[in-house]
Amino acid sequence: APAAETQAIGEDVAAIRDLILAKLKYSVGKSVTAASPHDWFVATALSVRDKVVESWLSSIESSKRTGRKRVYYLSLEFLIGRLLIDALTNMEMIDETRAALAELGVDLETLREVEDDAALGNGGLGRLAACFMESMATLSIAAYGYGIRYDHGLFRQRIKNGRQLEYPEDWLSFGNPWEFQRPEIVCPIGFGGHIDTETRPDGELRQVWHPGETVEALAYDTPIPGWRGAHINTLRLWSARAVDPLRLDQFNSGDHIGALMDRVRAESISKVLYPGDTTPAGQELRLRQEFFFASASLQDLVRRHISLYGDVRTLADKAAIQLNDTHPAIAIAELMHILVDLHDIPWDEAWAITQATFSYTNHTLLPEALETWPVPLMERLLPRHMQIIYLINALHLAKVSGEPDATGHRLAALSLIDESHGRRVRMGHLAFLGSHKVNGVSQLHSDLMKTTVFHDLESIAPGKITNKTNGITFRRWLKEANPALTSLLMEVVGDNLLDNAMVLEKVAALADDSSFQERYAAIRRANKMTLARLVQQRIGVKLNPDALFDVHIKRIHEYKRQVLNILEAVAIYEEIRAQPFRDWIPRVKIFAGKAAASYTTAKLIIQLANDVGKVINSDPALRGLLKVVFLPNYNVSLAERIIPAADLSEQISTAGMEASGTGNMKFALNGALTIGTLDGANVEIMEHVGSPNIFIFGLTADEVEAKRSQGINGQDAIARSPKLSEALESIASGVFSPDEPHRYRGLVDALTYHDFFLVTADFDAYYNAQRAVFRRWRDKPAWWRSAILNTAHMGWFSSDRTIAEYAEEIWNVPVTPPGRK
Ligand code: DL6
Repeated sequence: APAAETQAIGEDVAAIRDLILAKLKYSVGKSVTAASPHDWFVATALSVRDKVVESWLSSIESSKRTGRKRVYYLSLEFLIGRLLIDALTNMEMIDETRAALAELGVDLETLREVEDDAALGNGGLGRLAACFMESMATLSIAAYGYGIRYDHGLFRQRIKNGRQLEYPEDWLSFGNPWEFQRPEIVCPIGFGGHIDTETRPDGELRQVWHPGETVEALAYDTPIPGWRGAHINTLRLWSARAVDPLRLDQFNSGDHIGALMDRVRAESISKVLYPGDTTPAGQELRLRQEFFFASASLQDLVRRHISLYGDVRTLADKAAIQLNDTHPAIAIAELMHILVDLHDIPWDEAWAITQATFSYTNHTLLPEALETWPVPLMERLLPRHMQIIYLINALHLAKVSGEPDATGHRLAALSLIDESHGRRVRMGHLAFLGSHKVNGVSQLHSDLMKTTVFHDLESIAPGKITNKTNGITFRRWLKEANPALTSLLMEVVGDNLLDNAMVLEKVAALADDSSFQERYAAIRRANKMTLARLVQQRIGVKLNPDALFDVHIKRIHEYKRQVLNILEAVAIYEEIRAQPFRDWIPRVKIFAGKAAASYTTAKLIIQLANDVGKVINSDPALRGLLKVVFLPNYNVSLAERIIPAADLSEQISTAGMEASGTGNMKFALNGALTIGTLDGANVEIMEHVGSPNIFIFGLTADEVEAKRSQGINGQDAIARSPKLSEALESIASGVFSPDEPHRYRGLVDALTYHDFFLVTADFDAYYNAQRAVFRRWRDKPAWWRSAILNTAHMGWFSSDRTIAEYAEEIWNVPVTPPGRK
């Protein structure tokens, strides 16, 4: 670098070092000699936060000044992960901060590991919200994320004797340096009570809700920097608090615990992410969470709108509210309540404002995940909102009942109330009706929405359903997770790669270049060595970095078919033992993922993976040719380690069941080849990377439907496939569970007689696709060519592209692409 530039960098480093030292002393209250790694982490976080805050305040000012339309992203989940490296990257301070810390004898990588993940989400839906927050800031959209500040995020998973155990996660126990409590921003949230009808001064009637219980929502703000720090948005998370901290009279009369009951009840709302909802009490808590955060967010944004523009009737011109799945859908009834009951707006006008303001994203077609709430519960907890829902429904059904095809059956399908298993409110229908646009998250999923769950609603609102294929932020999933690969790619495409991901296309020209292949492969090998060390540390299994790393990481669910993968491992295990000296390819199967605490089959699948691993990994006959490992406590940080080290990405869901997937995109970007079904975004990944560079197998969504209609007995498929029947037999007979030979009998019976996820039907196709993977792996230039082409063609899957599409087609807000300062 020229002398002047070197000097400027030197000055930056010195200034950062001094700031970190000042934060350590005056904010953390520690001396250099007494500071723990966590103290250094906090001091470093606070120093970068200062820079973030400067830009944050000017972003807020500029949004106010320009009167820009704002986007409000309502999500019960934000699976953010760690923020230190993210903030340093986006503020373009990472190298200087690393150097400043080094001068102090502190390693930035150590501090990275000290930070707890903010795990305020279950999986894909929550991680998507986090990527979207980053891309909205990157594109200078004036956006707010609204959610819940859970005291305890997604549970910590431990594996004991192969079984999943759940422990509370405690991300706030050491404080959170990124957030700002806003004690002045408190919204009252009502529940229960009764409704009075009053006469307004103009003679019209008004419904007045008198809640029986009130809880307070307290705001905590986290700044979210976009790439290059040019624009910073706010993630506002609500924490629940009782109106009175305790009942003093009760306390003084000696009932010390009873005096705290109201507080415990109120605060339980923001206590944990996704409380178990198998009991009525669990369901009620979940509904309370949904209303709590929807109402607080709506009150907050309406207050902001009125203070800026003076008139709530212009809301839709200045605000777009995106519902991340149906979890916040009650916000539609809440906005109607605010407009009609509190601002005296006539019903039809209020409904027009509501529809113009809201839009809704669907993330799953799985029937069990489509939310419905029992009418009696809604009536008890939210009596006024239930009235509003009834009225929305009556007006909606009145409109369609005049149509010639308005049969009872059709009206029942269109109704907001499902009458088939007790009366329940369909939240998907409410979200659909109250929005001007409804989107799916991949082309296939959006198309299926039109023919399945929203078939009838689509027919009365043609064109309302649109597609927005998901994306991922390349700042985290390329630069932060795989800095070495990012540097190599930047040598080729230039250093605006993270401004405009489409420049990655230029890398395609080097796919056959042997020296580029070598450098690309060397980076993968180094990442595999790092992962191998982590695996050794965490579970004590030694991995060969030259083996093919075949990775299946995601939530454990039958439709994601971890079992199909395990069955292939068992089949190959048997074959290696039978023919130990064939030219086998050394391979490591890596699994990670959490099962919902109440999902017994998913937990059994975790145990199976662990049991199979235990037997295979310790069998000397295998000579290390196959290893199966299950890494506990999968989270964002672990994904950041595993993905850059993966050779093969398992995306093998039953076609039609995975709405999109986003892990699939992270792997392909980092150059893993995908083995997958034509499901979710795999279809579009294939279109972009080219079918020779992806291993597609199995039944298509249409074939799955046809097959299911003929019956889901697996016996024929098993009979036709000796490898499958042998693998099933060894699992069923206890080869992998000698301590309890019948442990997996039920699982195997289900696959044999009631194979809803069509594992047996797809087994041979999957097995053959794995052999095609082996053949490619043997031909190293061909393998690396495919890997490089995957990276080169993944630019389109940047969440910047997805967000730009939402901005243009759904929210009607302008975007400003990032660029060099
Ligand atoms: O859209 C994000 C993500 C998709 O990529 C996954 O395919 C899908 O399974 C996931 N959906 C959920 C479902 N939750 N609910 N309801 O997490 O969304």
